[in-house]
Amino acid sequence: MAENRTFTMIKPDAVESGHIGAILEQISASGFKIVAMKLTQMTQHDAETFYAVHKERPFFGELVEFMTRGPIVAAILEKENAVEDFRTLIGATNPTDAADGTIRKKYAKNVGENAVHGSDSNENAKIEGDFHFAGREQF
Ligand code: RTP
Ligand code: MG
Repeated sequence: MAENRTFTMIKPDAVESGHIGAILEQISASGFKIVAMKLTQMTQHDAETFYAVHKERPFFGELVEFMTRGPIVAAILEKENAVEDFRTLIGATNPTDAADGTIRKKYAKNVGENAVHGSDSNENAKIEGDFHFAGREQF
């Protein structure tokens, strides 16, 4: 993925709570352009693969169970400095620590059920975007 793109998921908790529209509105209002998007549900194998980097962590089983329990919105976003700016927009992993106005501060339930994902590097943005979208689905 180009250096001006990042990958996001609106996680099952935020989809269940009806926050898709509000979160996409905030993402668009913050200058990100949607260049790929779909409603989908990860299988256990998908989630274990996507989060393989966390497989030794104590929360791994809980994370896989959470991320597979219902649909997510997966999307690729484009903006200058996308990876860093998007992580600023979503806020800290734990909503208790997230800055006011951030997506996690507004919509996350706790450190696990934290409403949104944002890639942590340009390299991972490319890997994660390609995990969810075929080339012809990336505009
Ligand atoms: P993400 O990858 O989803 O954007 O979140 P992040 O970089 O802020 O956090 P990361 O360390 O990559 O953790 C991935 C996801 O695992 C869940 N988690 N649970 N129970 C816990 O202590 C715990 N810690 C992390 C969260 O859903 C987190 O977003
Ligand atoms: Mg992460």
